[in-house]
Amino acid sequence: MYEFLRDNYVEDEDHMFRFDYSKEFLKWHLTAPGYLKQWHLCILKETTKEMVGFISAIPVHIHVFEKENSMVEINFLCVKHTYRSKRMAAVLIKEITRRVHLQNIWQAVYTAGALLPRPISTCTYYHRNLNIKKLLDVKFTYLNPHMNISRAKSIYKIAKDTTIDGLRPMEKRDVEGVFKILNKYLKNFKVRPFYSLDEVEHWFLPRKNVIYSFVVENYNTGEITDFISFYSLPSSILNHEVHKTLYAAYSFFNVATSVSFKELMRNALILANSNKFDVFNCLNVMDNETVFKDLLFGQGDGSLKYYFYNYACPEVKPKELSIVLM
Ligand code: MYA
Repeated sequence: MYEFLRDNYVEDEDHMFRFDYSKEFLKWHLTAPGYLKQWHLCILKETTKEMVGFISAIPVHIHVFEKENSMVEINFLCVKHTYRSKRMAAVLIKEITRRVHLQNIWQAVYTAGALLPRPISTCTYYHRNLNIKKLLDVKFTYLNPHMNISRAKSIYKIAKDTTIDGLRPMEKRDVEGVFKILNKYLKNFKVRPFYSLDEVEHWFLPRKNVIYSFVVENYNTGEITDFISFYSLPSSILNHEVHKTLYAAYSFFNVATSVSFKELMRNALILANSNKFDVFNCLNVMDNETVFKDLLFGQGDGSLKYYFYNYACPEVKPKELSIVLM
């Protein structure tokens, strides 16, 4: 499955980059609490047993305007390049739908770059350059005509050390504290997920090269006051002589209560940079947009659309949404 997705999954429009989800990442995603093996579904070629199609579902709890719904999240729909345009996607979707219905679940959430009927929200990725030299070399970004490389390097320079007292990697003992501040923060949004204690432990306990999470602990009370998280999703760089992989950190959930949201996100950038990521990507969901200008994020091209299956939901603005799918 890892190799199949590495070779066939989502590419940018110019075919310069293709997502390269790591094996550990895929295991992490597909074994979320309540996962079912029959929801990891592939089509194999009969003669060679080669994988030619894949789709997955995992259970999620989504609140839409205060109504809680048990749904599935559909992800990793993929058909081998040479089998495209033969309606195999429809076969995969129909079969996963059948298997989800068997568990008495009737709704799904998914995101796609493709425009389908009908998005509940259309969001945009913003990018913060960390390793500007490499990003220019691989044509991930461009300099405007008034800028040279040394000026760009100094503008995008990131501090070495974090600036918030009590900021440290999340540990198992922090699960309850994170559960509390995360779900409280998520309540600010019209369309949002809910994470149980088990889910907080699964999704946020740090795993190297997969998920990076940090908490701010108040020294006096022992309380968790703030939270930073981002996941690692590298992309293969297609057709470059030197660079083969672009290391991207993707903003997940960030909750600020003892410092400003901007200070928290500045620290997220410092942590991503010190963990050797080339770029920090962030959707304009939740409060994220409020820091893009000051922290020198640039708008990406293309958009990410959010969809529900079998759920009538009015369109919401990105800042009214707090779902992040991988
Ligand atoms: S989004 C990631 C999607 N994957 C990729 O972009 C990887 C690269 N591309 C491919 O592998 C193929 O091009 C795919 C299409 C597999 C995308 N979501 O078989 P076809 C419709 C839904 O001839 P192919 C993710 O994983 C298209 O409009 N439908 O085409 C979330 C057309 O329909 P229609 C899509 O190119 C997935 C039909 O497919 C998408 O060989 C959520 C053409 O089929 C898309 N991203 O394969 C899935 N792209 O003719 C829905 C194209 O009607 C879940 N199409 O216009 C629904 C909920 C199910 C569970 C319900 C439980 C209750």
